[in-house]
Amino acid sequence: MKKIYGIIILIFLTLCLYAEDGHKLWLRNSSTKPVNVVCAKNSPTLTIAKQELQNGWRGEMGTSVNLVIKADKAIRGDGFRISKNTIQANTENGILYGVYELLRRQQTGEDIQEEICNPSYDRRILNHWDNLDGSIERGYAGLSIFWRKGDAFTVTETDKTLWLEYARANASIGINGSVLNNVNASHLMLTSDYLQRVKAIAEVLRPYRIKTYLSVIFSSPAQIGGLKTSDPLNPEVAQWWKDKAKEIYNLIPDFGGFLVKANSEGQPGPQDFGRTHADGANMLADALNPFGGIVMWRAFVYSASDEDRAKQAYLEFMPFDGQFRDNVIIQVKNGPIDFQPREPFSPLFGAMKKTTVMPELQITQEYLGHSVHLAFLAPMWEEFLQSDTYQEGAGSTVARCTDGSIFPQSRIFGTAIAGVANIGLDANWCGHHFGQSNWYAFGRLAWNSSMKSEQIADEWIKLTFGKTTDNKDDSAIDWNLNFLSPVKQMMLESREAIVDFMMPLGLHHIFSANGHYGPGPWWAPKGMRKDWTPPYYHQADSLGIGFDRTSTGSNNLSQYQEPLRSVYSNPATCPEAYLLWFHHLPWDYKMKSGRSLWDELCYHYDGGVQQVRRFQQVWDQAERFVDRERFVDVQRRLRDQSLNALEWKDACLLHFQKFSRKPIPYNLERPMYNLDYLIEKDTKRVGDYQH
Ligand code: GCW
Repeated sequence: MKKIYGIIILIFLTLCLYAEDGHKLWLRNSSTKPVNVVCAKNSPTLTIAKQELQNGWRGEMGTSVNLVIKADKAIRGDGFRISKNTIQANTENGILYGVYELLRRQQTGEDIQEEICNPSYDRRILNHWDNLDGSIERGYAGLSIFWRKGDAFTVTETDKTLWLEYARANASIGINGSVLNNVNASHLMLTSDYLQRVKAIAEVLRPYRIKTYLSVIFSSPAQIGGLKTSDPLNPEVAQWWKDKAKEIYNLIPDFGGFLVKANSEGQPGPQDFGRTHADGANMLADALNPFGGIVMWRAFVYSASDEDRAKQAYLEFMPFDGQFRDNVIIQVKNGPIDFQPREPFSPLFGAMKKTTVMPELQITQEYLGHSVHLAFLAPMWEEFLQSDTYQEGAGSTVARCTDGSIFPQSRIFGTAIAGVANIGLDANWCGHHFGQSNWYAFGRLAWNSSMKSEQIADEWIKLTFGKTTDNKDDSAIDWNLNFLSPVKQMMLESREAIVDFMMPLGLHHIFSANGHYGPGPWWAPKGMRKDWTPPYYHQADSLGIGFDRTSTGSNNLSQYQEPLRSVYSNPATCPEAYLLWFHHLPWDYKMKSGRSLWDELCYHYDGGVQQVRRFQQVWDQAERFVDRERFVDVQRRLRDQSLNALEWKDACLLHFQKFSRKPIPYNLERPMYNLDYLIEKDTKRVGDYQH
């Protein structure tokens, strides 16, 4: 009997050992061959680079790889020159990134010719919306990896291991900065116990060349400094920040700087004292400047006024263009409203010509189905980065307006891009296994903003689900054909499917409640700020649907450069993907397909639902290529997504039908839900949307 128990325990332990919980991310590589690494210098970072090569080498057996630090003008910042057996760079950072690039290419079977790889952005930063009690705002993958309730200050070995794994994952995709706490910042962040913990985190991140940054609350001087005010023009306040900066740099010499959400959604800011964004940002910038630190000042501001919310950041910030210090960067969300499944780019990009501007993307899927929906976001970011602002003539893409190519001022303290992280304590870090692909994609695009989504997906699948393409035997061909190819296609279509079943044709922000998860086109509780309710955004009435942002409406379009202004102003030339973003159109408006607007809307909603069902088929057919754990987990989430898609379609179409008074085209699947039922279900679960 004892023997049987022994065997059972052994089997159990073996299973645990090989259980694929996704914790290793895209770093599952292990060496198959010996390698000899030659490097004249030594340092913690170079030791990591050497170890990575030794642990992951898949090139020719016994190769000598040279790691060379040598000044070369063609190599910029963290860049490197790569070849089959040499990585050359100006800095240790470059060596580290070059090593990861070499290993990735070996593993994915990509060609390795001699070439220089320079980063698009100097600062490639994750923003963690992590609260000091361990919860995460808009986090769907468990609690914070940095902060916790209870024994908040002891740094355990488990903490350190996790931070190290986190640092390694980031370094492997070129991410070189982390803002450790929520932009809705606690005043406690800058108190000494918490700063000690920041120091401990920074020490783990440093060898991986990741700088630590903090979000700060503008009222800190009054809240924790014992001052009567936090007025930025008050000399005592300015001195308090100077002293605080000094204290931080004493603990963390390579500290990156502050991220600030001011006068936005109830956060304090300089306007509370009759001062401007420029006054506030510059005062902080002066405190950080002696140490080389920067201020990332967010442009996410909007008040409850009647103005179109899409216009407000531009109206508030444009007057200050040219008035910010060199070490201030204005951090602007990709779209003018708020990380919707699809938005046009924010008109601030390219318009602020004398100020450094950085894009803020959202990796966590606040508005794209949390960790339930499979949404590969690279296509969305590619669409955004390659959008032409026309601000300095054709070709003034958002990428070029922010990476120093067009506006050189941003090169002084470095260009930057940020992504709001989707990382938590879940074993697989991101909740959904495919959520990892967005962390990966953010890093890759921050490094090379002209990368194509397809290549990013290709790399990620190969690294995450195994199988190198270097052998051409039958099983590799089978894997490429029946796993890589359909799964990649599914990823590439996944964001558009979500747009279709949630808010097609330019609709936006029609979520129920503040959970930002389920549909709520009807949702408008009494007394609620109008611009927080869906009817404000979709404007459906008996005549039609959509938000008029042309000159007959809010004239948000005047903030865009020609020819966009004219092209978007005319419904006939406005891309249909943005149609209801910029126009309020009659239900029988004729679309390019020849269908009426109402019918087209129905087709999009239905198309999205059908698409998710096809994803289920793709995934079910992939079963034989995937380990049990990850297969089942993704399968389960796709089922939920399918149900959600149906709910979205029925909720939106049945609600809008009350205004259009037209039938859902008879060849489309009929609604499965009653609207009353969906509204009642929604009322009961308000506030219960966290996943
Ligand atoms: O979209 C909103 C989110 C808030 C977030 C805010 C912001 C951190 O719903 O949760 O707060 O954006 O970006 O500041």
